[in-house]
Amino acid sequence: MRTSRTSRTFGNLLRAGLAGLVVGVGLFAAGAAPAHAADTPLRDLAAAQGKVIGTAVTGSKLTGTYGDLAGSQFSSLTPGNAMKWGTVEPTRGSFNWTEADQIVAFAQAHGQQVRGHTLVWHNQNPSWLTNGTWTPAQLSSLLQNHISTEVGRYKGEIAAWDVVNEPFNEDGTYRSTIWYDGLGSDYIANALTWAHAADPNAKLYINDYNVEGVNAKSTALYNLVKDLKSRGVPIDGVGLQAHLILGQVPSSLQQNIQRFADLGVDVAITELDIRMALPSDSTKLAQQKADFKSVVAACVAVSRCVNVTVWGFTDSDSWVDSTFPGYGAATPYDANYAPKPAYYGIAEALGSTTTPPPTGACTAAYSVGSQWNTGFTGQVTISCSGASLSSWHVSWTYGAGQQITQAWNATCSQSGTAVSCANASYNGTVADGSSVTFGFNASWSGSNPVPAVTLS
Ligand code: 9MR
Repeated sequence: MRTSRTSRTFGNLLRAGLAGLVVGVGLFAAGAAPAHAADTPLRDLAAAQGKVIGTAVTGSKLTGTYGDLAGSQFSSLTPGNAMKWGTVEPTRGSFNWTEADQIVAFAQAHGQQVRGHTLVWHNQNPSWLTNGTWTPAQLSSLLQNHISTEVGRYKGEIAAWDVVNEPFNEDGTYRSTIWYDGLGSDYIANALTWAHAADPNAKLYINDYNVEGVNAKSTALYNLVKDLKSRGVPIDGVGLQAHLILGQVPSSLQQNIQRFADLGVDVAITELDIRMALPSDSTKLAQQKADFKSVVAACVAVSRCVNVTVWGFTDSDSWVDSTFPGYGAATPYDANYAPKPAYYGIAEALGSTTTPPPTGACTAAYSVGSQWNTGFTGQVTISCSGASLSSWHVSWTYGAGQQITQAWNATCSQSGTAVSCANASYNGTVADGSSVTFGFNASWSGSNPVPAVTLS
């Protein structure tokens, strides 16, 4: 069952709630988000382009807002860890399919594909396997059993398998792993053949990172796929992981996707994230939007590029922060599930024409400091988050006869009940993430209510 209706309603409620908060405390948000049409879910936009849009997920989180978004925005799920050998067979012969089953059931309930990830890798293997001493024949038999068992369990339920993960070094030579060292490069063809035997309808992929542009590593992958195809080995696709750095989308991405497509295989962007040095700011988030948009656009431009999957859709569920200290904010939703500019970059590359809401705002807040029987000291603080100002002007109307007598850190004038304050020569700039305060003395009698202020 699809839950997009629930999710879109939640988004509108959230926006309405925030707008109410700003008005309620007498703040003015410059460029405050207008109510706008409900966004079309990414999966619907992708479907209109003949593409699938996916996300890696953590099974235990598939409830609440995380579950709503995973189920409504994406048409494919990849278990982030749940199908890895170390997860499914931590003790030899003793299997734990709990999280994998849960994700597959969730996907089926939401009309989603599942990308199986991953069967043959050098990481996240069980220690009984990596600590064992095996003859090549034993190793080969262990691998065949693993593939037959796992692919067989989910036969007919997995659209595509990342059969072999990360087989190459950066220079295009084969990575030294338990598999290559024990079995030679034939382990790749054998793994594909065994997977095909266990589920003839699943699309079988080789998946790697730093193979997004044309380079030595992607060329080694290209030559491998070409060789496998010529030998009749069942290879259906290549996965370009795309763990990218802000501003560094390879310029040859589309050309690289196209050359694989021209070999007669599908291409998927399997693990897209784009990390930045923290903290994020509006400039970095705008660059990230452009980067996500260009990656998705490169896939949209090549008909055999079938799927773009993000490696976690929220900054609260990403491998980046713990792996690259000081870096993060790599996904399309922030940690509170608000869509970031990157989300709209994906949507635009998929054909959306919805105007994204403003990404940040500057606000002005008025407060009364000390007050005595005829006068008071007041202050106004202008704060910017996700936006900035190079000059400012704050105005308000006094409704109870208050009269400004003196101001500092601003030039203020009052005409009747209307007060108008502009920045001083030295404090017009309010940077993203910072604030500026000015103060004043004023007279009052009777009552001294807080006025609504306007920032312009
Ligand atoms: O997202 C996964 C993270 O939770 C694990 O700790 C990590 C262990 O290596 O693996 C992450 O996923 C990786 C994926 O399986 C293969 N490509 C690189 C991904 C990021 O490390």
